[in-house]
Formats: sequence, C-alpha cells, structure tokens
Amino acid sequence: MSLGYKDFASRNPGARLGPVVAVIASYMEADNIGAVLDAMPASVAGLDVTTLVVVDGGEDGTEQIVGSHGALCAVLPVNMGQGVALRLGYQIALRNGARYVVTLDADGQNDPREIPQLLDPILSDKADFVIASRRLGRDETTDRFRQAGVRLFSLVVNRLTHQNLTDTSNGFRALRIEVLADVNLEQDQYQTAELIISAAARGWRLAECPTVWHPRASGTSKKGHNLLFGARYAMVVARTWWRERRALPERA
Ligand SMILES: Nc1nc2c(ncn2[C@@H]2O[C@H](COP(=O)(O)OP(=O)(O)O)[C@@H](O)[C@H]2O)c(=O)[nH]1
Ligand SMILES: [Mg+2]
Repeated sequence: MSLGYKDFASRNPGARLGPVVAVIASYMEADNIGAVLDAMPASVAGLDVTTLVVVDGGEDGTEQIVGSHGALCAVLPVNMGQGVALRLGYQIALRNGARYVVTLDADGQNDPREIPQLLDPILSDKADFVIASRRLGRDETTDRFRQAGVRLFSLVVNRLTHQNLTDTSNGFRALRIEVLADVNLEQDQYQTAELIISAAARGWRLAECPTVWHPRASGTSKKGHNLLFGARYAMVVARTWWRERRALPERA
C-alpha cells in the first residue's frame, strides 16, 4: 500500500467513489482550489463524479478547504511531487471501483466545465485516453518560452510514440481505469510524458480535446524556472522512452 492510502482511508471512512473520479494534485494552492472545486460537475452523462484532492504536503490549510467543499481528500505528510500525488489518486480510484479518471490542476488553469467534452471520446468508445489541448483550443497565457516548450515536447513525444498530439505536457486528461491499471509510472514530479509514452507503448487509443488554458488564478508555478522545468522534462521523456522502447511501435 502506498504512502498516503491509509491517510485517505482514515480521513474518509466508508467513502464511496463515483464511476468518474477527478484527481487533483495540489501543492500550496489554498487560494485557488476552492474555485476549482466550485466548478466541478456533479455528474457527466449520468455518471456521478467524485472529486479527490491529493494534498501534497504544505501547511496552508488546503485540506480544510477541500472538506468544506465536500470533496474527498488524501494528504501526503511532506511534499513528494505531482507524480507521487497523482499515483496515490490513481491507486485510490483503482481500489474503489472507479471506471474513469480525470486529472486536472489545482491552480485554475483548467476549466472543470470542460470535463464532459474531455470524457466524451471515451464514453463513446472512440478513445481510451484523452489529453486536453491548448493548441487545438486556446491558450490565454503569454509566456512564449513555455509555449515553445509545449510545441517542442509534443514534437519529441510524437516522434517517439508515433502519435499526432499537440499538447503532451497538458495535465488535464481523462482515462479509462484499465489504462491506469496497465501503465508503468515511476516519475515523482514531471509525469505527463511518462503516462503518454507508457500508454502508447501498450497500445491504448490516445485522442485530444480542444480546451482553454487559463492563466494561473494566483501564485506562481511550482515547477521551477522554465529552463529547469525544460531540462527535467526532457530527462523524463528520455528515460521513459529508453524504458519503453521495445514496446513502442516501429512506426505509425
Ligand atoms: N502534488 C503536487 N502537486 C504539484 C507539485 N507541484 C505542482 N503541483 C500541482 O500541479 C499542478 C501544476 O503545477 P504548476 O506549478 O501550476 O505547473 P505549471 O502549470 O506547469 O506551471 C498544480 O495543481 C500544482 O498544485 C508538487 O510538488 N506536488
Ligand atoms: Mg499551473
């Protein structure tokens, strides 16, 4: 049992999760998480949505805010990284009967009102894993360096996986639970590319959905300076490709 699961079980005794579980990893987002939770849909296409916030350390009172909004909460004792927090969320979803998992950020950059569009290709059996795209939709941020990074990393990940994706670093996603049961996830922080490469290597159907990428509601990125972010992200892509390379198709 992974770190944090016991905390979840004792914090939410007898919790029943809906068929759709929205997992939000949150690190020091007390000022932003309330508005995200307010915008969460109660159900999608007749399926109940349970929102699960994984609080990744921090003493800013996020868990009280989550509780007061009626969402479920799991708390990691210290900051472990977004990858660790999401893996805990996936594990909770897997063990408690979820059929679909949605992930989104805690800082207001993704709009929960777009979750139905994100899930639609999965519910209509056209895809197993849908990734939101600010490039097919709209990017309301202005950081040119980040925007170039989004393009560059999409290019690289597409080359390695023979996909045709436009926004591989977007954390707003929907997946069938079977995909999460199947993939190999090890990255503790920069996990977006790992999930795509691992899912593509196992033959799951990937698709995209145009969405709007909003500026952070408040505060600054937790992921570090752009150059550092880029270098770490590149390392994750390289490592995951090396690990999965035998399973990836030769060409599309
Ligand atoms: N659990 C966890 N979440 C994190 C961590 N760093 C960032 N996040 C969350 O991941 C999401 C995206 O992080 P952010 O700092 O906004 O990265 P950016 O949008 O790529 O600049 C937000 O919801 C953060 O709260 C971390 O160390 N642990
Ligand atoms: Mg952000």
